[in-house]
Amino acid sequence: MFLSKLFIPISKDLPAEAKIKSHQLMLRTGMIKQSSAGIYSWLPLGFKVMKKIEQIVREEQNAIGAQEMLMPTIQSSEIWKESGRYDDYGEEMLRIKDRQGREMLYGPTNEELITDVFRASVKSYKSLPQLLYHIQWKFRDEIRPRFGVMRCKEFYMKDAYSFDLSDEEANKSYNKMFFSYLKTFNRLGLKAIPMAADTGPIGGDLSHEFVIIAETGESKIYADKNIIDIDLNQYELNDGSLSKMREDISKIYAVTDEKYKKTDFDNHVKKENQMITKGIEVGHIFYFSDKYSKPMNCLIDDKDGKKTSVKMGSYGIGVSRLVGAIIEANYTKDIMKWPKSISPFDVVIIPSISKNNKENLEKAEKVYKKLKKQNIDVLLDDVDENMSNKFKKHDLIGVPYQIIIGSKSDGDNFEFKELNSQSEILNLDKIQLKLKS
Ligand code: P5A
Repeated sequence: MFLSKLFIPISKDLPAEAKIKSHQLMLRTGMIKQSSAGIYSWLPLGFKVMKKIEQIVREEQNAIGAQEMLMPTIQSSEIWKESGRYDDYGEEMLRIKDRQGREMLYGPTNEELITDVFRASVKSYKSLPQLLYHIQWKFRDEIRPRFGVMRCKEFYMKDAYSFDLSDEEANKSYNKMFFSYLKTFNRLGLKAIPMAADTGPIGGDLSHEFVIIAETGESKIYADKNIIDIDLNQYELNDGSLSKMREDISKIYAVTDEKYKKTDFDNHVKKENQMITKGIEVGHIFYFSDKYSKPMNCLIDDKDGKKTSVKMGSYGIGVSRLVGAIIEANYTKDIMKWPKSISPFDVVIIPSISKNNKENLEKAEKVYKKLKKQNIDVLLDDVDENMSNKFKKHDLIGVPYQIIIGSKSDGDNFEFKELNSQSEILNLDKIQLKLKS
């Protein structure tokens, strides 16, 4: 892609309404545009990053055997009346009427809808366990939408639902999802802390939040520092190993604000290991057993032919929130550097161009074509402006690697730079190898 052709409305001014780095940067680099309070359009640059995050989330869900599907955004109020949550959900739920006057709503979450799908077809324990997920827009009429995509009204969520015969079996599904979450956040270059949490309006009595450390986060973290160093490689995708993982993790203290008030932090964690900080909740998982299946009559035959309510859990990742969270975690000293796995481009070519010298631009186009052939996603900055402005701009766009074509380039050797480090002169073949590794 040539930068001059890309729809990326960069603004020089710091947007006044944006209080935190990620919000400022997303507006300045034209990743998003607010359409009304808490509701955003995703422009090409922001959309590309979000889609890459979504794909990693999807791959890690598929890796534990979860099956992707798609439920609608608009739901009927009937099922919410059955579960008893229609009145409880309050003003956060956007209620709509269709032309027949039927009460509908824009889904804030999908426990009821998936239970309705499930009860219509599954009747026997033989079809269990099941793990189903979708990645779909949600709407919550947040009282104070803020921080850009972090807390908005309309947001993109991966929500998964597990169905099991017994609490014991359900615990295995919970562990799988727990593992998948840690792997997902690792691939996104994040250190997410699993913290024992309260369940709120989703319900149940077992829940974990996955929180990344950030000054600007809305969640408080009380944890033992050792929680950050969990090595996932020691665990495998089988019930024994995953149950060991849960056991190991549960021994290290890490809880949310509400839980902290109910436990004795000082007694659990040595002074030198205590970490009290703030973070952003990027995922939240729940086990609520038959909270929905019972009132909604979602019954299955157990091994003795007796009817029993299916045992359920739900598991959410804030896909759109993650875009902001990843910026918060990677933006230092006015330079944004995307993790390789989700960068909007693999590399940017920055030729020094002037009105009477187009030679560098021609060289840049040649390199561009070569890299494209290797399936490397390249951005070429063909805009006619001085190099210092270009570098400032690319410090914000955050593509992690740059090929600079100016006085230092010679034949097939070019100046190659990784953001936040020194540049070096490298042969194009070596550059290709680096980009593909
Ligand atoms: C779990 C999946 C649920 O809704 N039901 C289905 C459960 N959990 S949750 O914690 O309420 O939300 C899951 C994740 O969605 C993100 N999120 C938000 N992102 C942006 N703006 C919001 N207003 C918002 N609310 C929730 C969070 O990442 C949360 O962990």
